[in-house]
Amino acid sequence: MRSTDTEILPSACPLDCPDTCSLEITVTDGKVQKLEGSRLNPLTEGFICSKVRRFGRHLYGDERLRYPLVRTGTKGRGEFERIDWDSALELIAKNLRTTREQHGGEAILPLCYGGSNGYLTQDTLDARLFRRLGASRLERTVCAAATSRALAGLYGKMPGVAFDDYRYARLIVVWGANPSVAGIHLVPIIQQAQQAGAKLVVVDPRRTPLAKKADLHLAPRPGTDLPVALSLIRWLFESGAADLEFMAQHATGSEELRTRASTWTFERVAEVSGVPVEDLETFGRLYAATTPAVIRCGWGPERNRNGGSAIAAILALPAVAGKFGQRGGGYTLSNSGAWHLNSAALANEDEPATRAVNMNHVGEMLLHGEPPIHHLFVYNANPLATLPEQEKVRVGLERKDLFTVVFEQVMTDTARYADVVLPATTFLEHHELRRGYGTYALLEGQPVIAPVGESRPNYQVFGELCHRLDLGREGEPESPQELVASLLAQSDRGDELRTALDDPGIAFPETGQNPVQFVDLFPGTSDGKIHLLSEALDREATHGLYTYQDDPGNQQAPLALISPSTSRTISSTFGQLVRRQVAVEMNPNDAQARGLNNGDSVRVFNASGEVQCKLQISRDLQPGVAMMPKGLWSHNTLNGATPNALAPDTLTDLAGGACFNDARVEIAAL
Ligand SMILES: Nc1nc2c(c(=O)[nH]1)N[C@H]1C(S)=C(S)[C@@H](COP(=O)(O)OP(=O)(O)OC[C@H]3O[C@@H](n4cnc5c(=O)[nH]c(N)nc54)[C@H](O)[C@@H]3O)O[C@H]1N2
Ligand SMILES: Nc1nc2c(c(=O)[nH]1)N[C@H]1C(S)=C(S)[C@@H](COP(=O)(O)OP(=O)(O)OC[C@H]3O[C@@H](n4cnc5c(=O)[nH]c(N)nc54)[C@H](O)[C@@H]3O)O[C@H]1N2
Ligand code: SF4
Ligand SMILES: [Mo]
Repeated sequence: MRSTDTEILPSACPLDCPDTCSLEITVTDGKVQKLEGSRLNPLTEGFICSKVRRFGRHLYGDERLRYPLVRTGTKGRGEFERIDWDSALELIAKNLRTTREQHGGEAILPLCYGGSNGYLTQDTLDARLFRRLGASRLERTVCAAATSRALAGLYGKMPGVAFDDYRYARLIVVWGANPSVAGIHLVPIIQQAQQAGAKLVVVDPRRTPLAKKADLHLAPRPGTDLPVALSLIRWLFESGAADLEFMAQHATGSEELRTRASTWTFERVAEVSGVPVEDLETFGRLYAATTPAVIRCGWGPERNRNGGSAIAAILALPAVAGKFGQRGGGYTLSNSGAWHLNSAALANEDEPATRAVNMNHVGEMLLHGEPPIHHLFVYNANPLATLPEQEKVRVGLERKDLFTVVFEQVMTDTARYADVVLPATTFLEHHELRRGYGTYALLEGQPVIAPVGESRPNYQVFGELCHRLDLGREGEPESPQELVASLLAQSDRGDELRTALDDPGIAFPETGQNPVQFVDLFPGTSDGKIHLLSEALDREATHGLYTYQDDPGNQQAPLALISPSTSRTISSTFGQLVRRQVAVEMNPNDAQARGLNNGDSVRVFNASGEVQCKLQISRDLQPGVAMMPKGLWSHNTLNGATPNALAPDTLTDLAGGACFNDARVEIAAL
């Protein structure tokens, strides 16, 4: 009998998820057999999500890209033939060179998002290549733009309460987050806190799994979190529950905030948001009376016209109510500010600034950009599945005078439109450094297997392109080890981090314990204070900070279509494995008013596009709200269009963020 060689190797999940699980990979004869959670990252506690447990199907499945491909048929059909790496890279280098010569560098657009959240796969050698080419720059606004701006404006990115410390909270508010799918390790901690007597409040237009277990569920109409939060702020001031002493010491702008909140009575907010006056009042009283109280703010409230101000108002609550300074009290949004490592710095940015392209406007730019885009290089992203105004993106990708490269792990909807497809390695085949944006952990992953087929890591491919185009410079970090060393060298704790990554294999921020806000963590603003009415944000916000903009719906398109995350994909990642048809969900009253029944084939439509799919009636949605998940692929609907075909490319009041949940639609029988 042949003997097998089995090893269990450590790794870390780099997917766009707050948790950053530590993993154990079972490899037999060079093939991955099993992925499991390890206990190295205490948050992982040995369990991981089912998506990553089944990663083998992504790694070795039929849709996995194994070789470079060149287009042979019409764009979009996915007709390709295999070519060798040298020819593929030469073709791309030649097109980059001639595009720059004939149309200028800005005719090149690198299109990349968070496909892999690792430090090495984004903003390293890719940034070096595109900056030195003088390419257009992409503003990565499709997620977390408004939240980041609000967090920076009020708190200078002060990191938040560690998930682990939720067990000390007496009140947990989950506001526009759905950890049951989008960060699962928080859920058992919340349950534990509840068993110990903590109260749970959920603010979400949907009855999420946690909303079903909450003491209070507020279901505002999508896009109305701003008035809801302002009415709580007003009530805290008026009822004497505001912590004036804390604000005098640690904040600026409290009087101005109070003034701007003053017109938002519970009655007015009830009308705008649909949340009953009694529930607003109950929430206010509970929040004022309970300490420690923590707010887990998610990304749901940012994806609409009021997103920036809404997040600012939600984050202002713990300051107004004096909830900081205790373990288990304060807020959590993104904790990425805990790590002072910046991969973009490795690009040695010394090129003059070039045109910025807002990611939400890529469809528009492909069709009408001036100067036009002639070379589109897509990596770490699946724009046809994830950007708004999908039909514009699709028609743009069909342009005959556009040369498109898609550097991918699997044959995505976008890759089918490419002129050249390059096969990318996954985190099990390349070197990666990953910090959590929820968990406080930094983890390094080494390749555990050889690349599948001829796939290559991003750092290798962009390094080679730099050399082919004579854009490399002597002595710059280039290998993954050099890139990691340069990154760690940016921190004053660089040596300490390196030692910890070697043994035990995980590094944590400064303090031995999880840091506490206003004990270990303070605002990173210029004066170290909370800017409750940040002048910079006030200047930037479309109508001034904390100004509510009305619902974009109208008679033709009255229903708010939200597209939250599901447990089956991470954005669109793994969508090749979800073959089934996906339904639009709506409230029974709305269905009845339209004469629709469960299981009907329907069209969901507005002026931007139309999705044909099945209908599922759900009591978890409020009247006036419909739901279809984000990240769908063309095979998930009857006509190949997904909710992104209905999402507008309008922008949030701060930071030019995406307004996916401002999609307003009508639904009718097909
Ligand atoms: N399984 C899985 N995990 C993921 C992802 C995934 O796709 N799948 N995506 C990852 C990424 S990219 C991100 S950004 C995070 C997102 O993490 P979360 O923010 O936790 O998740 P979302 O699904 O974006 O939205 C959370 C909730 O917001 C609600 N919501 C929608 N509109 C509004 C609104 O106007 N107000 C309020 N209060 N709530 C609203 C939705 O109903 C949803 O329940 O998760 C990450 N983790
Ligand atoms: N309708 C709607 N759409 C949305 C949202 C919404 O709420 N509603 N939210 C959005 C959010 S939160 C986000 S974050 C964006 C995400 O938008 P995208 O970044 O486009 O998201 P993904 O679908 O994860 O696509 C990432 C792709 O990168 C590939 N990839 C992974 N690792 C590597 C690598 O190392 N090298 C290379 N070359 N490729 C790699 C993966 O295979 C995957 O296909 O989508 C947004 N889209
Ligand atoms: S996607 Fe999130 S929950 Fe799943 S393994 Fe990765 S970090 Fe863990
Ligand atoms: Mo995201």
